[in-house]
Amino acid sequence: MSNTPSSSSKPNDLKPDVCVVGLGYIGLPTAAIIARAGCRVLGLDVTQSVVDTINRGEIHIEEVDLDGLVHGVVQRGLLRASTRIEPSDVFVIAVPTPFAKDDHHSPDISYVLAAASEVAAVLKAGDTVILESTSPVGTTEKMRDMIAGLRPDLKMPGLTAGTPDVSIAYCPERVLPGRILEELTNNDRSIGGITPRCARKALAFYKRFVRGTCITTDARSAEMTKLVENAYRDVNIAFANELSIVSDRMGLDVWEVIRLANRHPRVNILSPGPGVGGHCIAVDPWFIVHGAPEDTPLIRTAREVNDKKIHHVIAHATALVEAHPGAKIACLGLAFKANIDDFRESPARLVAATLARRYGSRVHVVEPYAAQLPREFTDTGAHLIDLDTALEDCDVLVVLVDHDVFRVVPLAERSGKAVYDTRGIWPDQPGEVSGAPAGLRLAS
Ligand code: SAJ
Repeated sequence: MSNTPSSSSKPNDLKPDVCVVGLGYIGLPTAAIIARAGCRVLGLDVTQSVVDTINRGEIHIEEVDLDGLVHGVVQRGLLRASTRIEPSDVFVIAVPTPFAKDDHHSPDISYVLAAASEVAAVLKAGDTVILESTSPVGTTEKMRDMIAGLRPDLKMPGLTAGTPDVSIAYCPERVLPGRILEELTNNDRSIGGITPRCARKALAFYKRFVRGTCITTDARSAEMTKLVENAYRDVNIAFANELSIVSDRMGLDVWEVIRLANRHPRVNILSPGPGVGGHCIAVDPWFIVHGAPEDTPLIRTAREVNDKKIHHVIAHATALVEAHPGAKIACLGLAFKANIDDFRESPARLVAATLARRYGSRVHVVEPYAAQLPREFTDTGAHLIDLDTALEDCDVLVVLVDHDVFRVVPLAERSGKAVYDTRGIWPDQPGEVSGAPAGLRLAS
């Protein structure tokens, strides 16, 4: 029997119950989980190859357990993908909201509005439209206004008296890559309606597949809540990164300082690193700053501190390499955080590529989650090697990602090497050698 689901005579050839617009890191897992709950789901994406992949029961992104789930729901006829929208009862929009190209950190909501105009074309009385994309405050109302302009035949919430024909709400995701399926099911959700009635309609939908507590609010508060969650984390990481820069200047071990400070019952400092990567925490705080530039010095500064940390790490790694002329260098990790294969917007990648451009074939990169080095390493002479080879051949180790496989390297295999541990994964590494750049742990 073939593993490829047939495209005909499945229940999902019928009208879908739910249409998920955007089949990326959030949209596809969300579509699959809704389908698992028994809804007929249509996933919409602009990329034909994505649609074809999903209709074969396969996936185009890496996420724990997602392949089996998608395969199962496609095979059972509960999920199918298309480039063309169809009438449905609930529409979930999960498209990107990047920075605008022409400006300084201003949000580009054009993908949201484009998705909303597609939805408007098939919308009917009784439907619910939910925006999940991380969005600046007021986006759900803009989306409503756009739909209202395109569909004057439908009564829109908050614009006309009486019961509206459709419900519109904002419900952000808050999942961590690598734990998406688990967190989509079990995390609490904030559900913000344009009106309380809209929130109740969306709540009834999420209750079909969310086990966490679903709390209703208004759309603007839900939009702000999502931005605040990521800005809160960014500010706290900035505090840790600033401490690490200060500690380097003062010749202190920041990890020891944080470990001790965190023994206070009301102190919980996060971990310094080579900077903040990914597509959320380094982006979303700017949406708040953009909405209130005069009133957000703390949030703006935190972003700047975290960006500056990358350059601090490059400067220190360079100083260590310069102190070891001719030594082979191993950069450990390219991912934007531990134990994932996502290299986009990664400070580790930027640091390693900068060293590769400066020191060419002396630079070796260890990234167990990569099959080859990214484009910017081409022509630098840098090589991708495995961890064992790095530990045997390289004299300078620059730890950029706290992958578990690096964390467990025993001291015996690191002794005699010059180590710059930007993630604090090797607290037992012998201390600094006099004359070395401050903050570097060098083997004695
Ligand atoms: N990082 C540090 N030190 C820390 C924690 C993180 O340097 O103590 C760095 C990481 O190495 C990484 C970056 O911050 O480069 C972001 O990693 P993360 O694990 O903090 O967050 P993301 O980007 O994977 O996911 C975040 C999460 N938000 C919060 O924890 C408030 C997630 O719940 C959101 O759903 C996600 O953003 C999103 O989609 O917005």
